[in-house]
Amino acid sequence: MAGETVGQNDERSVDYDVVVIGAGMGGIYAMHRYREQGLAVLGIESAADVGGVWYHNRYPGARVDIESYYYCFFFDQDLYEEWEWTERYPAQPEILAYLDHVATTYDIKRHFQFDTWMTGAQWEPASNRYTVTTDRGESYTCRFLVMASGQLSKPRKPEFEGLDVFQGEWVQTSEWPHHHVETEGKRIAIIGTGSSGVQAIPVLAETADQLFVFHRTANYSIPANNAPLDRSKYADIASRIDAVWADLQQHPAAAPVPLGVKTAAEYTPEEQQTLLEERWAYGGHTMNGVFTDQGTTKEANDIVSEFVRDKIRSIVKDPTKAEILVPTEYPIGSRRLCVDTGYYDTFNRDNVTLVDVQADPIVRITPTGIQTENHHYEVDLIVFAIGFNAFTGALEQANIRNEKGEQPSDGWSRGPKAYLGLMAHGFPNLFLVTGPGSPSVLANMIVSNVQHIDLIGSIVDYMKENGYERIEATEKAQESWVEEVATAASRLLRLNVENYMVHVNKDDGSRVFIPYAGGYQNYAARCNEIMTNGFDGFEFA
Ligand code: N01
Repeated sequence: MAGETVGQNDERSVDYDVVVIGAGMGGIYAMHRYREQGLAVLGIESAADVGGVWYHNRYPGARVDIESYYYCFFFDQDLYEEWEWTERYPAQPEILAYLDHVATTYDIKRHFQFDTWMTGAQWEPASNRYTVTTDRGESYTCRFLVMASGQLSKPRKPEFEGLDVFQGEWVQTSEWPHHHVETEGKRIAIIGTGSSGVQAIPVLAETADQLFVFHRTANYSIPANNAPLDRSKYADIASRIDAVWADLQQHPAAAPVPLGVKTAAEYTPEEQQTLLEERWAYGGHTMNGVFTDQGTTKEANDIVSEFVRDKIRSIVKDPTKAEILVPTEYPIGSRRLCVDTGYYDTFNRDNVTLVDVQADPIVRITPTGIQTENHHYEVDLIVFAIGFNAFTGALEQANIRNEKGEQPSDGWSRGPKAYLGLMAHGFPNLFLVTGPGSPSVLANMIVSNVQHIDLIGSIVDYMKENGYERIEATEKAQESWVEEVATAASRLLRLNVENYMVHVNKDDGSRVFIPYAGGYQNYAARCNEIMTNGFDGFEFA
């Protein structure tokens, strides 16, 4: 029965209540939460230590773009009080130190097996258990398998002809090496100008002899306006963390940034500009919610998009460069907003060259650099900031099989399907933390992770109390949730824009928006309602 302490992983037994995959913020909290609950838990992590994306994405300039006051755990007052962030948007080393601090404080590292890849998990219906195998040749059984392996954790591999003959060094932002990567005085190429690229570019430019930015699609990037931590604000939150946590549960992105309160048309043009300037000064994701209708109405969106375009033109001195950097291919907010520190200004530097690969495409990598159709760029170091196989990448490589030998993603050729983004029908006792169909990457990830892990903990308790060994999402509940996810996104301008949050069906061009766009607050309320209504949509045995 679930909840029995069937294994003590201190002694490395082979049978557990729960196996947690991943030691990022989700896995750390899951390990703590489920052990507190009295469960026998084993963690498996491919890296050498805790941190997840913050362990791997250690590129220069990496920092969070959710304010630190809210990008942390709220489950323990002492933890909140004793940790001292230094900045409004801390850099990667500080976030990694925080996660390490949490893992150490709650003594959870010893329950993780590090440097270990999960090679597969097979559901065994006779015992209602998964058998989880690893690349070390071990095999463990568990009642529940919790995939805290992240939605943006499987790097997209650079597939450029000639990369194998390049004689310099090449690295990826998403898997930045642990050894020192020399950038001082180097000729550096960077490919990719998404969230990772816009953070790395200004920092690389400071030390590089020459930085060549290979730019394909212009993105909207908003200044972070980073600042030292406001200590009195932090202390105030620390004094009432339960209330602040409750407040986060009421927010569409689980982070209390200012939101739009009226449609664009309800303001005069002067009022619109005043509000836009205020949001620009506030910085970051707040530019996503200036007007309540900017995500759904082209006219409202145009006002915000045009404001940001003008800002870019005002920062970048060379008008030709500015026009390459000005985003015109999609409305603002239709891809995840980038948040930067000095990104556009970097293109005013003499040592930075902007290469428009739409006008002059990359042909191949050569032993000494990058060949475009019209030019050869001699470089010592290539940085790929080209993103992730989002949502499905980490899950697919986990090789999880049900009794028919299927993987969860086998049924996802027309877009991911998971009830609440948490469980895929046909895969009993398998939980996808912040999976497709939940708010996931649209919300503050630390809050989304905690919400799912708590939900799973409650389900396990419920099963224990009622003598159940097996839980599965019903097909009907899953189908109707998929419909709900589609409805929530149906009016969004972003549904029609190519990006990693949209699945496009190749045969008819129909589109599936992958995360739940109806707002974190509505999603969390819905989960609470399901839990209090006898776990509607789940079947227990
Ligand atoms: O990846 P991306 P990312 N030739 O997929 C370009 C989170 N995150 O790692 O747009 C040339 O956004 C590609 O060009 P195009 C956050 O959720 C958070 O930057 O396809 N270019 C694009 O410019 C974010 O959304 C934080 O035309 C090529 C870039 O590579 C998510 O991670 C920080 C190319 C990929 O952008 C992913 O961000 C960092 C090619 N062949 C990341 N292939 C914070 O919290 C790809 N590109 C701050």
